[in-house]
Amino acid sequence: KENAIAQPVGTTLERYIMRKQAEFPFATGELSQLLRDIALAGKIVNREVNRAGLTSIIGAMGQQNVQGEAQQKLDVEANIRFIRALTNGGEACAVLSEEEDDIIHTGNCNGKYVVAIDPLDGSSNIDVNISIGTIFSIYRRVSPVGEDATREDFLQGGRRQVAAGYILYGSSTMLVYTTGHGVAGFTYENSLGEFFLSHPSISIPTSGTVFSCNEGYWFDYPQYVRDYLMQCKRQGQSGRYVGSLVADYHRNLLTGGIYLYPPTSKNPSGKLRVLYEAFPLAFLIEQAGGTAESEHGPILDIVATEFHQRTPLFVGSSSMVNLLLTKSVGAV
Ligand code: AHM
Ligand code: MG
Repeated sequence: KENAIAQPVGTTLERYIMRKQAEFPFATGELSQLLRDIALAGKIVNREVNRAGLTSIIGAMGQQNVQGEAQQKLDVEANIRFIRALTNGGEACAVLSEEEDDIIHTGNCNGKYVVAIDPLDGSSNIDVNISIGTIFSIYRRVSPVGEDATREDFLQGGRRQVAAGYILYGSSTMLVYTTGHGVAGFTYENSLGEFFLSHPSISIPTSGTVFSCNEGYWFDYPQYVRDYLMQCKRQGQSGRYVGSLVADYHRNLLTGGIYLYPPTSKNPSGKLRVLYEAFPLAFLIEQAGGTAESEHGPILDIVATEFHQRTPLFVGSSSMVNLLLTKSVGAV
């Protein structure tokens, strides 16, 4: 795990990435470049998110932005920005996005990595000025370098992720990521246009007092989930649900808590997607000392066969997730 004391004050993401790369003498720097590309796109999306309320006003003056491009819905815009950054960066040979049915080949056949991404998660919150996020997951390709990426590159399994993270566009914008050596968080300084290391070593408390789920589905939840939630309530815990996965997850990561998206009759496999929501957040939470499970075991052990496959998700502080699982024994 990262050492909080060893990091000088004012470490930019750029410097941090360079320093981390130097710790691995055989690293080629390609993964580092990929992370820079994602951060760059994140800055651009951050700018768009910040001025979202103005878009219709500015758009009314010709429906074009400064580059002469037609105004897009923000989630479509974010999709374009990330794919463009990953294409221009050259390290990713293909991208899987929540916004597109199939793999997007970037044309970088020599790129060693593939990226699964939810460019702007929490779309129902975009128009009402509530925190939203980007979630990403990176694999080293298994297909031969020099050829097109394949399905197998994306369906390797969550434990094969080499990096994962999210960007939270909140009261401040943060980038949080792991490369499998702990979790670090960076806060964006708008006027300087830089992410600064603000959370050098994030670990989630083993327990917490927050449960996050959509209680509107109460009567649709499995009985064991209701039993668990009843226990939370009897203990006086707080219910907190932004309805943006990244925001709910981030709060619970820092303060301790559990996020639940159980199966419902409308969504018997849950709502959240394995490859670009559950896997990256599960990788991060395990690196932070927490737990991510579905009803059928650890999230990272899911064998995904479809790009947009869904899963129930219970993620957060270990003791809370484990207590929920004890209630599911025999019920699933
Ligand atoms: P989206 O990918 O279509 O934006 O949906 C994902 C979002 C999550 O951010 C959030 O936690 C969840 O859906 C909320 O769903 P619900 O409105 O069913 O509670
Ligand atoms: Mg999503």
